[in-house]
Amino acid sequence: MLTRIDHIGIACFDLDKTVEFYRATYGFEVFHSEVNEEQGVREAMLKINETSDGGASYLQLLEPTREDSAVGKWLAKNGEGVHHIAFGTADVDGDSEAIRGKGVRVLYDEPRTGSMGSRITFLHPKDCHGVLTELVTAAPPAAEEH
Ligand code: MC0
Repeated sequence: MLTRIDHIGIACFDLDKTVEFYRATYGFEVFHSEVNEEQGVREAMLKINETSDGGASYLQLLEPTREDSAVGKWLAKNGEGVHHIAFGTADVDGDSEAIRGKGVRVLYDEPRTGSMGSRITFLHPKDCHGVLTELVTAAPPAAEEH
């Protein structure tokens, strides 16, 4: 079951400048940043709020690390802006299979690694009324040290 907007992915040319815009304009701070080489992005997660399912909603700012990445290609064609929306679920495997069964193309056979150790997959935008849609299961909280 999809229980939150996990994040909105925003493509940008310069991550540092865009982070500074969101900080100076809205007061949003970087909660986490990383490079995901498989996806070809450098990203910053800005936490907006906690959600009733125990998760949270973020803005995800994305700068491509290479021109032939999904975000690099999209930026070259469209310029900066909203790139995708991501829904959070406790069960990305089950939900993606159920959605595949409804005739929507799921882009990965198995979920891949996303931000902060999450497991992610994508639905083809042409099957989702023009919206690239991601499904996310957040990583479990780190085990407490004893
Ligand atoms: C492409 N299209 C989009 C789109 N990207 N439509 C809406 N939103 C987008 N973001 C449209 C194009 O305009 C084109 O339509 C058609 O889809 C084919 O696009 P293309 O430019 O020929 O590109 P493809 O087919 O090579 O790739 C598109 C596809 C790709 C969606 C399959 O971008 C992909 O695999 N995306 C999933 C991975 C991803 O986006 N990773 C970056 C975020 P027309 O009408 O012109 O034919 S990584 C991330 O977000 C992770 C780190 C995380 O959340 O943790």
